[in-house]
Amino acid sequence: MSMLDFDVLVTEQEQACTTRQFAEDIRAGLDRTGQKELPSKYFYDAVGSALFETISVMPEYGLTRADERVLRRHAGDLAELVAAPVIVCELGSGSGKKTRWILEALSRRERVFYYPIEISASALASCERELAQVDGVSVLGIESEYLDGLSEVAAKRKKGTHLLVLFLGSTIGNFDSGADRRFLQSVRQTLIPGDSLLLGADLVKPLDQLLAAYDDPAGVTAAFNLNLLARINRELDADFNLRQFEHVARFNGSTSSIEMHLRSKKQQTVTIARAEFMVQFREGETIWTESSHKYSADELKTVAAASGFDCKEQWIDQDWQFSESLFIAC
Ligand code: AVI
Repeated sequence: MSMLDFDVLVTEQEQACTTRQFAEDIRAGLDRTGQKELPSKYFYDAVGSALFETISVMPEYGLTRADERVLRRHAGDLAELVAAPVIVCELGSGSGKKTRWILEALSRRERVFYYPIEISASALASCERELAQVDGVSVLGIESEYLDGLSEVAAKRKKGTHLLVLFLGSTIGNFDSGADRRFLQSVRQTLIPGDSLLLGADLVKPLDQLLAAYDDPAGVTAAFNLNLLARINRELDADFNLRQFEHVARFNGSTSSIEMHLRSKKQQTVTIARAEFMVQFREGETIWTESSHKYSADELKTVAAASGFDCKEQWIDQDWQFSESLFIAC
């Protein structure tokens, strides 16, 4: 077997394994007796990622622009507060566009080693391309889950080097309730006192602003949500009729979260062949596909304190209530 054949075989095996896991997760979420659910991580296939990129430039969705504004404005302040020498590790870098300002500011003091961690090989490649051009920055991408990648970077660090972990874009808000704290605790366990975490998080804001952001009139967010069913059709040989489901975005005040659902317009049965499963929907029944928690600035400090971090600084965008918090491991 040539090396090339072996690579193809490994890729096919990996694909079979991810398809099996996908089928298991979809079946588990739709087989529930109460609220049906699908994990939001499955939004991001090639179509979903492109739709998310479009959402991020929609006038109603100010989150991504606010994140970028705060980082651009305060990258210099951040560089003054983070201990040197530092290596930077980003959890879920995406294309790496907004990280540029931070790396430029840090590289004014010393050469910076930047480790983006991504499960998407294509996003990682474009991040490496984009940021390798910044003077004084060495980029080494790691294709893995966040915590595995972070442990890998932490194991490589030289004595006396600080670690700055970036977790931007309010991805923390998409964790299930309580999982944000557990995740930050796991991050803390890989760090040593004095290391830093820069956490981007969307804040509570007026209801009409939130609802418009998650149910834009052009229907891009609706397409993003419905693409999850289209992906199940494509990859698991299912027969969801997308026209018989509609996008719903609503605010749950008791959890301070925007919830996205897909509502069945009629009673129907769907077959998901590769999951060997049939699922029935009542008219009006929903599949819960995503929660996007909206924090208060103080709540972030409380969550961080419960996870072993002190809050050193918090920068807030006033136009779109979005915070960038600098936490130090204690
Ligand atoms: C990725 N994440 C922070 C987005 C959010 O706002 O919760 C995902 C998203 N869902 C709908 N629009 C955007």
